[in-house]
Amino acid sequence: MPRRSLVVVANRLPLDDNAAPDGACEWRRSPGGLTGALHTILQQAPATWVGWGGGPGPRLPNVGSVRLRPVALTADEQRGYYEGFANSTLWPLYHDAVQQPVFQREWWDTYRAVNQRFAEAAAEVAGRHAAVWVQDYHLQLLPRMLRELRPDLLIGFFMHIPFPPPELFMQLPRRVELLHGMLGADLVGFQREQAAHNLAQLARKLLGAEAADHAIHVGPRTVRTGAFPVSIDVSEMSALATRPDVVAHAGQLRHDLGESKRVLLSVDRLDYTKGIEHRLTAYRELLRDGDVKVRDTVLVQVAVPSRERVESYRDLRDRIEGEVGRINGEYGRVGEPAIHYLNQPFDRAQLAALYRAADVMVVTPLRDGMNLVAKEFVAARGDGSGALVLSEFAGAAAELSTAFLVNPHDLDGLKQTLLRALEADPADLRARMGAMRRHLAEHDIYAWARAYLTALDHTGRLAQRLPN
Ligand code: ADQ
Repeated sequence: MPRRSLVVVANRLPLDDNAAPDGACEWRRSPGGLTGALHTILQQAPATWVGWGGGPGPRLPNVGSVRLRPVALTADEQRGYYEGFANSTLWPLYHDAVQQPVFQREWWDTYRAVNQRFAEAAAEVAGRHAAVWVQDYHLQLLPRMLRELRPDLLIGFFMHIPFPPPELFMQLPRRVELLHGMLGADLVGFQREQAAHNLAQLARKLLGAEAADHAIHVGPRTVRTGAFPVSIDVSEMSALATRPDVVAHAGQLRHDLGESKRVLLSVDRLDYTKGIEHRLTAYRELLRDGDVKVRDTVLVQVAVPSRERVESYRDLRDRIEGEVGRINGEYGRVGEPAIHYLNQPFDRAQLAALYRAADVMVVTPLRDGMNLVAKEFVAARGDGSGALVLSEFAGAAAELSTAFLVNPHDLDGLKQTLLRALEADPADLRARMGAMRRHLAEHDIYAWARAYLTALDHTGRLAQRLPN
């Protein structure tokens, strides 16, 4: 493992009470998630985390031994950088443009200025020859800015969301700068191999660079790239799911939902990439055709509020709530809704109880970098029961290949897959779940962080020709 001091730079600081003003629930959640994963590693060397503290000014305790370096953002900067360029331009474009990306020139200026501020903060706190690990699409310009300020640093960049093929990326008005920004890193990590391939194609096309899937030559430098699929704290979720209070809560949920009913569950951030509308349409048609009946089957849809200051997210919420209301109005009975819709955040124990209580977990994003919910469900099913219906377009599908894989755009296919999962033989389900659990046991979030940081350290040794 690397012995250099480490600086993590992410949009948000890893604070428990760090709820975004728009209710965003992202991978930065603490404890667990990235914070948990890095915790052990961060103990081994001096470590600092640079990020937005959630408000306009500094506040701030440290988290364990990790120093926090807050970056302040004004309300205008939050609009232009976070809600604007990051979440209304890059987010939809990188997710196959399932929602039309918006290009506004003033957002770009703010995005660049905020990236520069984060780069300056990282340059200020990083020790000599430190490793700096930059996270995600909010900070895509930062690696190059940081290299200009501090050429001695070892710089890593990890993209948590998909990285699109050239046809989509080419739409970006500032595409060359964005590409140069990322390529300021020594190692660019993605969730899937396809993304590394897309980056190499773009580097050839836009920069005329000599590029293969795992090495891109930019002037005198070689940028390494590769897939490092992110994961969860598997043992934390497994332990939580067997805690007596969680087991009791799961039993109570089953009782409240109707003891004899089959329970389908979906847990998503309320985001148009998650395919919630497609799923509701499929479920409505199953009810309409009599393939599913409210007296023996129920869907629980958890949709945590997200990015509510962005108009398209408010519109989506209205559409989803309208559709849930229509379905319940048409097919529900007194005391027996077709769908339980919960637009609330839950703590980890409540989520674990929900995962335990479900028969079929339905994870059907239209595009998703990874999707941690699918992995959390698998980790929570210690007895090997339960079915996972999983979109082919989630990064997790590359690893959880024994799930019931589905194309969520294919409505008939989605309906048939839901029925197959509902009616599957328990022995088949156990075999499928067993294979997924074995994979996860080896590929938890600690393995992810170790693999990435070891690869980053290795690129540093290659560049400096240091012995291993
Ligand atoms: P997200 O798009 O936020 O993450 P996901 O990977 O599913 O998506 O993670 C969501 C997290 O929020 C999960 O840990 C889940 O348990 C939690 N969550 C969901 N609903 C909740 C609720 N009601 N209350 C509390 N917590 C809830 C981005 C990318 C993903 C990628 C991750 C990590 O879009 O593709 O997997 O980063 O890299």
